[in-house]
Amino acid sequence: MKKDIITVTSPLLPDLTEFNEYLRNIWEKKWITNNGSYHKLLEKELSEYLGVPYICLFTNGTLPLITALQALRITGEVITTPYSFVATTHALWWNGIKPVFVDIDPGTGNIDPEKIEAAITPKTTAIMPVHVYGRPCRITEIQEIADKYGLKIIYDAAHAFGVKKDGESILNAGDISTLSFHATKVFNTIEGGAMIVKDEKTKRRIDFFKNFGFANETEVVSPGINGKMDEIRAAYGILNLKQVDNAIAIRKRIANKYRDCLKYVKGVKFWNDIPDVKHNYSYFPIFINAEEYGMTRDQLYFKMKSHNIWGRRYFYPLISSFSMYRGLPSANKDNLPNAYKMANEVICLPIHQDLTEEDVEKVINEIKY
Ligand code: T4K
Repeated sequence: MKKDIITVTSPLLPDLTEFNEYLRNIWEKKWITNNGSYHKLLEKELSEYLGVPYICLFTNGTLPLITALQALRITGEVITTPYSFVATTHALWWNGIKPVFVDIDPGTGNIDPEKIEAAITPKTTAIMPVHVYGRPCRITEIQEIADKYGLKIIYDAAHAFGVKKDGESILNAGDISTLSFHATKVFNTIEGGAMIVKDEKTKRRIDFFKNFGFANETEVVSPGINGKMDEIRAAYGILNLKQVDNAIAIRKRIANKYRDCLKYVKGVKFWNDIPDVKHNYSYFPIFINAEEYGMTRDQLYFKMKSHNIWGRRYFYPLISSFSMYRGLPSANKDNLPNAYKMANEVICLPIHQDLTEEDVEKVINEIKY
């Protein structure tokens, strides 16, 4: 069924013959989870590839968010963005923390640092920004605010695999960053995720946390959870890491083609690359100005869909408009004008390594005519 549909993304899959060899190895060893040798190897290879000091693998990208809040003992209120996947705010809810939504910067889709200070109260303990679509937050300004008020920063970097700014991984910003390795991400382990930490002691604590708090066979040192990645998905990740650069290069070519071909289409806006940033091209959002384009975002979205082009309206609706959060004072529409505008204008176009030239042309023509 999927063959006829041009989807927003498509999972990068390891070569099946190579994967079979890894599986055979796992079968022989009969060590299938709990910090096995592929788990250790993937952590080592990822920390080298990403340029980060310590990484802790997880079974998805939501658990490292929940665990990071526990590990840093975050309570009270946390300042965050409404323009993200719902897991960002759910992680706060699961920790009994009150989310405080701050509007976004229309130039990046990320939390606007200029609006953070006004949202700080005596109960604020942390800031949880998101590098939306892998575009870096204004990390220096956010760090200055955190330092001034003694706040922690946890970056939801689910989209930011491999992104660098001035040669440095943006995953090193703040106190902790988290990644998602879900099937829909640039780098995937089917389901999976990770936490980036700065020192060995914290890595050890997190490794206890994700294993029920066990420090050894008999000692439980924290109220941990089960967040472990198994050997099969670690092996899959090791193989995918070998081909991720090629997948990113293909995505880059597609992004440039979209930019070249859509730049004169009235009412369609998109972002260019940021100088000194190594992008991962995980998403290609376009923004529709209905008046200029002559069609609303939703009209275009459903027209595309009727022709088997499945873009996605990431991130519509805003997290702050879901029933469990909409009663919060910070969820008020007047507080979030830029986020509302972006959520109502965005379509993420198909971008992935399996698209053909013909597919890309089809998407472009659908938008142009
Ligand atoms: N923080 C942020 C900022 C996030 O974006 C996410 C996840 C998280 C935290 C949490 O991380 P995880 O706990 O999920 O690791 C997807 C993903 O499920 C989710 O991981 C992701 N963000 C979010 C932005 O998107 P959907 O609802 O769009 O997935 P779905 O199933 O509609 O897939 C989209 C398209 O991808 C399909 O039309 C076709 C393609 N696809 C998908 C799957 C699953 C395939 O070709 N094969 C597949 O197996 O949520």
